[in-house]
Amino acid sequence: MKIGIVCYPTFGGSGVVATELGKALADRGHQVHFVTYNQPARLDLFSENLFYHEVSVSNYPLFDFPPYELALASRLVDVVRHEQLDVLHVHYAIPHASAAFMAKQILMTYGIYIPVVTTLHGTDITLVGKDRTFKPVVTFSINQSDGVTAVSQNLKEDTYKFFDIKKDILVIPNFIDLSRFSLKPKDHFKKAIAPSGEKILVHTSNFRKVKRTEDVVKIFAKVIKKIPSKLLMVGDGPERSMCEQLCRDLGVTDNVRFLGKQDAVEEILSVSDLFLMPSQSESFGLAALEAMACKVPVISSNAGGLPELNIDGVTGFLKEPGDVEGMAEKAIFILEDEERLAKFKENALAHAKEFELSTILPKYENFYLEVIEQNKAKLFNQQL
Ligand code: GMT
Repeated sequence: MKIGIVCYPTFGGSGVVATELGKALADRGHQVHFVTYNQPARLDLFSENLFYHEVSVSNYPLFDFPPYELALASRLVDVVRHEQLDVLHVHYAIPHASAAFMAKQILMTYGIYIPVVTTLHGTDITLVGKDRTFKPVVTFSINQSDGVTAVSQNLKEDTYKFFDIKKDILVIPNFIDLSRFSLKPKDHFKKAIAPSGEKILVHTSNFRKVKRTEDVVKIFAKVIKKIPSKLLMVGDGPERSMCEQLCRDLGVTDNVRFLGKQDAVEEILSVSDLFLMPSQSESFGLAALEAMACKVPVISSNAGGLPELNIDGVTGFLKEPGDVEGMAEKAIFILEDEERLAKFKENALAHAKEFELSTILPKYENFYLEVIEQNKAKLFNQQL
């Protein structure tokens, strides 16, 4: 198939999923065309089947708000026409689903009927999408998509709850490439971070409010009182400097390292004992899956789709968002007993294996084929 992928090219979860999906599809022999405003962060390899088409937006002085959605729609028209794509797959509804709808309408004037698949990732529904500013457009563009997927059952249910959706939504969970995310021998790194054998706790995110990064620091400040430990904070974003200040206020600065954005996250996870994800809302929790694949158990909130990934008492523990006390207590429970920690590590990996790329990828391939066939049948019936 010739597949067009639209996503945010940043370190955000939806962009990571879209890029890894595109790379895996290209490996399977499909031709994959990324259409974004920047080279996606993880599109770091050369493959004969991978193509990147940049969307550039005019910065004409009249535009206080450069019209990205229009530039994207125009670029999509161009790419679909000239590369003869079979399907467009847009990740994150805003503004990708509506740009794809516009492109689809324009393409019809050229006699081209391209099916559009929209994947809902989380904040496009739970946070930004249901805001009045976007709601009518999000509802419309989801209903106009030829196929819709959501990354968890919980996100599917939220979508039906918050929007008037007439379409079926297929749940295709996020996936993990176990050849990349697996325990790596990084003992020298572990020794450097934790020279006296301290336990290593880790958090990776984009440091947005929804991640409750301040809770990560507060949990750690409680854990370190009972268990000699270190905290690694990976990623960057608006809440980082507040967290750095909180570390000073709580007197834990010497035991916390802010590592910023990192490419080789799997190496950091490989030296870690426990992953913290206290998010306010989380449709899936890809970062937690990456940790579990590297044998790191998870202390998380029970928000959104997290209970589908982190199994309470098996791969880690879940508490209400904001329950710092409860999360710290469970973190100590796991870390204080070596045998128990080893069991949780095994369980984390075992459950992560259920989300292996090779299991999930065919679900997307089959869905594309189904949507393409339905589109052909619709056209045929219209012509009769
Ligand atoms: O987590 C973020 O803030 C980024 C955001 C995105 O759309 O890029 O992530 C969402 O999509 C990820 C991939 O499907 C999910 O793993 C995250 O749980 C989801 N984030 C939220 O729902 C807050």
